[in-house]
Amino acid sequence: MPRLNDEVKALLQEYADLISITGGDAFRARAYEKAARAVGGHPEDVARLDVKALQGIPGVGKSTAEKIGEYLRTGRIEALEQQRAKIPSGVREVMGIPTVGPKKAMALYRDLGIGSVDELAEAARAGRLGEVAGFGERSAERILQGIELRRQAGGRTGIDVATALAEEIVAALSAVPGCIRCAYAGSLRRMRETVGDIDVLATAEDSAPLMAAFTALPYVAEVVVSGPTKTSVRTAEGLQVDLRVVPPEDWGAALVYFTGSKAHNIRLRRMAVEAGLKLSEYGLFRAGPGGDKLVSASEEEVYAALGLPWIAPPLREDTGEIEAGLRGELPRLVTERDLRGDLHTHTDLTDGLASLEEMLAAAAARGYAYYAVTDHAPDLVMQRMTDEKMLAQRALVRELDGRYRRMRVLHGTELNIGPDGDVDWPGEFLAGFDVCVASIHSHFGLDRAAQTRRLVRACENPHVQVIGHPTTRLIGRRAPIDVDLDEVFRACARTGTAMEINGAPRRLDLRDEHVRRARSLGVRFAIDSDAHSTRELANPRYGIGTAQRGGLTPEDVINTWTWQRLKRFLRKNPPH
Ligand code: DGT
Ligand code: CA
Ligand code: CA
Ligand code: ZN
Repeated sequence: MPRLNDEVKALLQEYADLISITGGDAFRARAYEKAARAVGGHPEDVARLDVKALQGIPGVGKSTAEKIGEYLRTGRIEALEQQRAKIPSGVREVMGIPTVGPKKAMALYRDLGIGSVDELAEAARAGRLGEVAGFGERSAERILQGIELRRQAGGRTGIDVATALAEEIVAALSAVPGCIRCAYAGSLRRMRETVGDIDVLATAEDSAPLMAAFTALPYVAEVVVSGPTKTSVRTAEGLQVDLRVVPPEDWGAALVYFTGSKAHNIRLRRMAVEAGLKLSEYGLFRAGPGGDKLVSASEEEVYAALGLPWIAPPLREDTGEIEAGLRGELPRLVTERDLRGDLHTHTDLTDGLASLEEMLAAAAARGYAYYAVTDHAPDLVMQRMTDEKMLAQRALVRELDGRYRRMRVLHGTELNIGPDGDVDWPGEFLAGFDVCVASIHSHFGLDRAAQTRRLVRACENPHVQVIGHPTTRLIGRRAPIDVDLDEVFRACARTGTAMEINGAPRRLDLRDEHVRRARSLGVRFAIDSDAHSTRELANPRYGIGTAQRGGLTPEDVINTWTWQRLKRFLRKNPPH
């Protein structure tokens, strides 16, 4: 489901950027920006809406609706093309570098003639950026960091985009006559936060119909290689998808092989050799020339032949899962079905797109037993929160709570952790909330000691039960803060404060390796959506992937607990 909404969102956002970069009306630019977000978060697929219905999306006016309609009809937006033509494409790339943005990119182009990312890096290193208005002493350092982040992200695709596309491809191929089994493998099955490409595996007696159907899929822009066992294609966005078709009896061995990781496979192959076997993508064989093929129709059989229980794909990174499997100590991983609620969500009282009522209805439909509304607190000034607004929302929450028989509605907030570790409101006001998530939204550049002190103090606040998106990283866009996480994890364990695994796919924060470390120090977790729209209530599926990669069980995750048990945790009475 590469939703057209996301495509349209990106185009409208680009249009807004180009308007501001070319010195256009700031008000117009903001209007398109708002429309972009609204389309992205709209629950209905815009492909099914006409120009009139499009105007029903909040924030989408007539001219935006017409542009979307034009795109749906013709595949392009003339006004956008005209804007694009005004600016060298390199400047648009410069805009995309973290901490630069449209205005600064234009100033760099105007004042220093910087028209590419390479030129930007050169100027930053040569200390020439200070000549341009708006660039402070540390700008150059941050820009170089941003360029490095971009390089590391190097063509990798976010898990949400990849999952949507992979699910659609698997559904389409499964429907082809002769297809016996089909699934995606590779890093996507292992739930890595980004993927280099998508690997799809299928079984059939005859591969030809599958390969033909694959290359004929609507999102295929280019066929890279095509053969009877493997075909690779690329989408218009440049994402590669590999399809391998194997005989039905090889499914297990092939699925293990193409799920990886490479490191995990190497360990398995070594174990096979030690057992007098040979493991490859073609199956499990007895060693020696012409060795018989053993049955390998399922993954379970392959693992069993090596003396192992089946290992869940998110654990297959050779980070101890083989040893744990041999000892019979693999964790019972937390799954999406274990989640009983969500403790971090927003409404249109601050920067969410949907009303409280809409968010609650969507949450109830997910079958949650409890759900916390946690709109932003006043120190995030642009959200314009006031005590009155918050208390009015609380009254509404209390009223709506009675309306959902199976779901408790909690009133919470997302506090801002200030540079010293203070939060927005005094204790007596905080005591009125059912749950407080506290997050860092400013002062990302403090040094390690200061960041550590700041987060530890937030943990020590008796009213803060969850630390939101603890490292503040944005994948490929913003580096994590510099902090002694071990110190913070110890404070969490000591004070009974949960660390969030923020499920927003651009965040996934904490990340897998930090989750693993935190667990070993006795930390509990909350897997949250941080939803700003009803659609984003589905984000926890990605947070679950991160949690599984970190080896978490339901016991480790407070929002799998019953309300009775969670309620005790939220009271946070530290033992003396
Ligand atoms: P990615 O695509 O970079 O996010 O990561 P993967 O893990 O999906 O890697 P990919 O697409 O290159 O290959 C898919 C799987 O195929 C990989 O996880 C393990 C297996 N594989 C690929 N190349 C090798 C190899 O040289 N040796 C072994 N043992 N396995 C390999
Ligand atoms: Ca891959
Ligand atoms: Ca691949
Ligand atoms: Zn936040």
